[in-house]
Amino acid sequence: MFRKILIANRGEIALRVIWACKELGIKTVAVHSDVDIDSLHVRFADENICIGPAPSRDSYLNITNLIAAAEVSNADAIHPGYGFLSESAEFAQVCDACNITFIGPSAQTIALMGNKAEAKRTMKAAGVPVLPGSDGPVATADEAKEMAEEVGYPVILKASAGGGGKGMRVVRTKEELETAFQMAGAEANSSFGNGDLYLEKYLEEPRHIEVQILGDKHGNVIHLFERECSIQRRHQKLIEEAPSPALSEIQRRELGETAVRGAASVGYYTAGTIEFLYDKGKFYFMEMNTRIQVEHPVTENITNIDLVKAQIMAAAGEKMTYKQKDLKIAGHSMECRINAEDPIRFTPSPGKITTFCTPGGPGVRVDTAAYAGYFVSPHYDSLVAKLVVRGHTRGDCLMRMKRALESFVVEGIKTNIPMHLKIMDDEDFKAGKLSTKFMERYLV
Ligand code: MV4
Repeated sequence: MFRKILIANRGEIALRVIWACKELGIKTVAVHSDVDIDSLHVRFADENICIGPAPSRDSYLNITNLIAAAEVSNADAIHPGYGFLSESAEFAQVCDACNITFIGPSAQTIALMGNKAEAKRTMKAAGVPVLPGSDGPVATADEAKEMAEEVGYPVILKASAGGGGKGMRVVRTKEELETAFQMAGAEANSSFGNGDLYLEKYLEEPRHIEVQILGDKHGNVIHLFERECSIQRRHQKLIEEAPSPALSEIQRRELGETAVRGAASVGYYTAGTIEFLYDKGKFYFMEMNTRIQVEHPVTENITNIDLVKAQIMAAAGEKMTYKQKDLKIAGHSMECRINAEDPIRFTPSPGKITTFCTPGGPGVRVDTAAYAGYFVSPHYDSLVAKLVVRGHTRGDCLMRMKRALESFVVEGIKTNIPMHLKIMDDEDFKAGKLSTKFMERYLV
């Protein structure tokens, strides 16, 4: 097992990793930017090192400084959390070259899954269903037009190097295709330095359902069931739950087994997520995320497996102690992301938190790095807390989430707590009628 882990992240996920390390008896090194000196991850780690000024590119994204911090502190592994360098093949590669274990997949797997067109091709070859479309990038607008005729409009153009919606265009008629191709390509090029696009059939109102994967370095790969993440705005998830209210037990087993087949085909040996679009009883591969995700606690709640501990143990070369058949879903779980944002304009609302009273009681978990007096910096993302509840049923979770939201007091900054409360009272939400279009009719 590792002796000491450096956590290349901040906020609630850095703390989450510290809790796991403490329970495993592993020493921790926090890194922080100038403005994060008063953060809780700095307070609760065994050691801390400043890695640069506030802008991420100078601190949390600065590979040279992070490696230097790991070397001076003698850390034997780095946990990247989510965001920042968690899906950087270069970072994983440099860790490897410096004999520091990157807690995640190989640089090669990160690069393969980071290229969305290649990832789709790989999954298709492993027998994972994909939407009809181009096999890899389309070279020209004419080629895209031909392909679109073949699969039928509407189609969607996606950046191979993308993810999260950038460089994406829905195309409804052949007249729009040429312009959309140029625009999406230009956007992909300026955002990712790679203008490659692939094309596929567009689904109007799918659900986003993802499967949690866990592998080890002995060739074992299992799934920890699915999460439903259809409630999003501008490609930011807002509410996640597990299990999905849409799936039958038969579909659930098939989805899980399919995801395991996909992950096993690339020799996956850590925690990861395979994202699917789900429509009319069928699911299609969308992307693979090669990191621990924000929403991992809902899976922890229904499986009673500590995913961060499991990820660390797998990275240390330990064999998984459970098999697929040992796992079953216990109850239901739901997460609301509490963001520092203006509830009307949906813009970030940084500033000093003056009051911070978190809910508790049965079945309530709050993952946060905030406290009264904490300053929410405009330099980083606006997530201030993850409010996660568990219950026997989805209905229990809904009631529990409502009472927890009602007793969550945050003053000094604006948050989206009122928006979450409205969603908990929404008839479609209560009925489990979810889709990626759900938030479009929501203004507050
Ligand atoms: C799609 C789609 C419909 N059809 N692909 C959005 C982010 C990027 N990773 C892929 N996305 C989508 N791909 C096809 N063929 C709809 C979306 C989409 C979406 C997906 C999941 C969650 C929220 C979303 C919001 C808008 C669009």
